[in-house]
Amino acid sequence: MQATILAAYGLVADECNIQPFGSGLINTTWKVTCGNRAYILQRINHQVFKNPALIAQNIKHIGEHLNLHHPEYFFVEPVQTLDNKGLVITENGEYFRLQPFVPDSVSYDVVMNVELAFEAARQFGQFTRLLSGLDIAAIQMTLPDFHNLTLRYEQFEKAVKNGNPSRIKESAGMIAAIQRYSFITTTFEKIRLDPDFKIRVMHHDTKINNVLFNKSGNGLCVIDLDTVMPGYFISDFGDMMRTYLSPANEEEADFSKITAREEYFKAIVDGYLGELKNELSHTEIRHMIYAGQFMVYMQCIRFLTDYLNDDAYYGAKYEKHNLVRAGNQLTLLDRITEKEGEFFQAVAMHGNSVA
Ligand code: GN1
Ligand code: MG
Repeated sequence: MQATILAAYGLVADECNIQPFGSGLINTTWKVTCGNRAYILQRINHQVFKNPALIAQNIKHIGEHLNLHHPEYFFVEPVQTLDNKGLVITENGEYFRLQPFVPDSVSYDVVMNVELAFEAARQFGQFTRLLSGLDIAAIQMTLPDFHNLTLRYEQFEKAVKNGNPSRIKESAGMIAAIQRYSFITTTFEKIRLDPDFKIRVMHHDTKINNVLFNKSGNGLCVIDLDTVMPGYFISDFGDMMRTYLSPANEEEADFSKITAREEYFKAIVDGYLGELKNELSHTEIRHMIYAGQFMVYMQCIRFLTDYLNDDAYYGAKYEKHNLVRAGNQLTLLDRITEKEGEFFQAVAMHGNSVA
């Protein structure tokens, strides 16, 4: 199977070592080492990304824009096939793409210190800033409604009605808690109508392992560009809050280990605003804490919805996996909400009016 795909790029599978790579839930990733050259091979989940060609098209536009206007930016160009395509489509309709593995780069699965959090936030902020001159109309929606919380909430309500009855019963407490936080959805609906919220090119998956670092800990670039599309800053800043603030990640079943660390919040505010301070409106800056609530809440809803729908989207490694993930995110939402006051102070200390 992989042999045909690699052959499309002029590589000989027998001369390469192919190993599963990374921890993504949606696409499947391998590291392919052929002699002294290494690559990242990915199978795009076609169930999720209905039109993978749009991903290749977006990446091409972004690459061209960066090469032209910001040639100093380290952009990882996808490898083209021998017939000059950005994707390989197999006979059974699977989509693959290849990119070089950046030599001497390091990626992390855990945010081990505040410097890492700062650097990652700087990288994602820089990415949006450098693309601010790009005509947004040229960038396609690779996953329509991906961060549409209103729709996610509707899907949740549907699952509460039509999902697995015993799982619905078992989740009663969690369903009620999600309903109690429904102001987060109401606020999102206001944001969508508010001209102070700008649509920009956002990454939409800002977890730490989507940043490449050099050996001295400096950020090199952001990777995993499948979900790069028009969106709101709350998606990127919020997903950093979701994945950098707590020392325990979304898989943690011991919820007492989940906390929202203020010094990490400060680090991502500094890293992000250092790049985007002049780009974000006052109203947007006032919603920096909301951003975290928005993303954590949405992820909680998505995990619970999936649990009620028998794990159809995320799959499950054990019986109550998605219920545990949802509970984990709900706990994180509580922890962030409790820290609202301190977090506002941190934004204000950056010299921003959050009044
Ligand atoms: C999925 O596949 P991965 O791990 O990059 C999901 C994100 C979730 C994340 C939760 C396309 O991302 O939205 O935040 O799982 N991506 C998609 O771990 O659904
Ligand atoms: Mg991803």
